[in-house]
Amino acid sequence: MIDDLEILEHEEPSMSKPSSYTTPKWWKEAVIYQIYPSSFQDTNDDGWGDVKGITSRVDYLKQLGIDVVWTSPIYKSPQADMGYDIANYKVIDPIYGSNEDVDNLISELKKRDMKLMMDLVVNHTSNEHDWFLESRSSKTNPKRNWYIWKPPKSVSEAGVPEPPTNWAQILGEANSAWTYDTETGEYYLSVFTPEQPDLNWENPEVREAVWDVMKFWLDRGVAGFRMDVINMISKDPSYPDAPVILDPKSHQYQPGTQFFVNGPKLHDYLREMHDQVLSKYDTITVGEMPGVSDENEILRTVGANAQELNMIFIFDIVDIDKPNIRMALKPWDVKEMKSIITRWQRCMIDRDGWNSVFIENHDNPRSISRYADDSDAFRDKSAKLLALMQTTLGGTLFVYQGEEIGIRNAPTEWDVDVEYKDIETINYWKKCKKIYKDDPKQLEHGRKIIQMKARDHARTPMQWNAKDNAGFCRPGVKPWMRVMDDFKQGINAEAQMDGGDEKELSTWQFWQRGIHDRKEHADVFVYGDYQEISPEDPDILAYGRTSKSGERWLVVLNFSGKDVEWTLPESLRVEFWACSTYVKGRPEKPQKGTIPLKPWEGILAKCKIE
Ligand code: TEU
Ligand code: CA
Repeated sequence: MIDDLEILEHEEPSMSKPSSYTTPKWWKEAVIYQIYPSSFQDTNDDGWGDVKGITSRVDYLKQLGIDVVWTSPIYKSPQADMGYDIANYKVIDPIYGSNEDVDNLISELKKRDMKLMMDLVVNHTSNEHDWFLESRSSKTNPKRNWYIWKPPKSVSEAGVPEPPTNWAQILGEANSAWTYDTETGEYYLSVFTPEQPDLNWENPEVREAVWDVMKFWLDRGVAGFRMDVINMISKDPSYPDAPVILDPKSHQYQPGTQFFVNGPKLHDYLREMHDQVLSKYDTITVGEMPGVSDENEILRTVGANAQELNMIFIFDIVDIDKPNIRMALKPWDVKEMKSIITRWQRCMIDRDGWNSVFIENHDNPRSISRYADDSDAFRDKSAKLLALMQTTLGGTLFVYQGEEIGIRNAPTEWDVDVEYKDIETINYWKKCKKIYKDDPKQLEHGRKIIQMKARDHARTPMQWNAKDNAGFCRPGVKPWMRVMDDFKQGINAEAQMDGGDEKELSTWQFWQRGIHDRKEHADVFVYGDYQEISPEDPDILAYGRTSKSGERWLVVLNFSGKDVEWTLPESLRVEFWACSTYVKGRPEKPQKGTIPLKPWEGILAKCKIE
């Protein structure tokens, strides 16, 4: 029976649809903490972090204000790319523990009203996955078509085969994205490294197998997934050559990302994933989607009615140097950073989407080293500035392990050949040494890029306390990667949780405060409207946040190492300054007119609108 109410409801879509941006959801308000498991906490003296180590730190995370723990991959893996090369999706790698350890972690989290999110890496598997071993065994194997095999483009007279396209490998630009298999005389696509063959998502059996893996973990109590390069699963079926943008004298292969980033069937696959799996559970989902910046395209995934994913990671800030080329450096300024922030805050509010908030992860340098000042004088001020920014922006907040204590990039003295472990850095450094062997200036520039951008900076062991090995592993045990020496100078969790001094909060305490305030005022900081303020200012990043009921807050961030006088817009009256990165409690600042800010100072005010 149709009644009046139902008719009204059906008519609504043709009128302008109310936004659901402010509709509360647990995954919008949750604060997520990303753990890089090998570097978090070792409990069995092998110098490698483990699942029991994560479980032992659950109270720590709760105290910080974390709701969801996301672990980078802990599945069975030969670790060619630190677990982003998975050999068995249903078994935890023994180096991390067991499936039972994960069950136990989930139940310990649950007791504290927290959840576990896992990494889903299904653009590719390890070359040691059974599926791939079968696939490569012969051209007629039933799993041949689970991966992307192609004959050589040509074979020279000398019998040397040429890859099907000129695409470069992502984690080793000097090499081809295709790997030749002598047994069957064909190439397989491996866009990251030869150890990470790409799955063929065109094949419905592959998709079924992925849905099965997802259900396996969801049924075990996992709350959702961060989906690794999920926008690369659909390839351009014509496999064209990429345009030549890198100097062909030094680069035989070229970036081919445009032919597999947000490819033609991406949305079909994500819809199918939603229908087959996600719609049946109450999940949190975040897609890693590098290389896409088009709003319409992004909203197809994260729009309120998209039925694909809750949110994605947009890389415009972390890729501020150059889209799609990680090992690059370009001067950037705060105006550029501001315009990126404003663009995505507005896009999601105005067009009813949802976004994540982050500036660190395991693939990027430490944020204070990249965007602020990591010197002893300003390290902790910088860390608090970036904390204030992130805890007051709209979207779901992601904190990366060690960000809460202001860990910085590894020091310049570290020898790349000895201390750096990441396959991307190792390949990049090899390439530099080869290409620039007679050009010390260029080589030095390559080393500088590593200093600023290498993924290793995010992967040094967590600094828990002032004991040897910083509490990551027992004193005397050799950690898999060198621990930074500055844990003795207050950059450790224990010192910062107790500490700070009488006048100032420590970085950790400042994060804790920020997360707490964000939750208390979720209507403002999570769901509120966003107002851009002084977009042209060369030093100051300022914005307003306003709740539906009209409660207005103001954030002013000095992204410079100098004292700055900033003039409050006429329309704003400060009711009170709520916090500063320089003092404990409420700072004393003028309530109108010109506001003085110290180097890298951030301040927050409750306002009145006039
Ligand atoms: O990273 C995808 C990737 O290419 C990133 O380097 C991305 O371009 C960058 O973060 C944008 O700034 C994912 C994983 O996070 C990474 O650790 C893996 O190596 C890679 O996929 C392959 O699985
Ligand atoms: Ca261990």
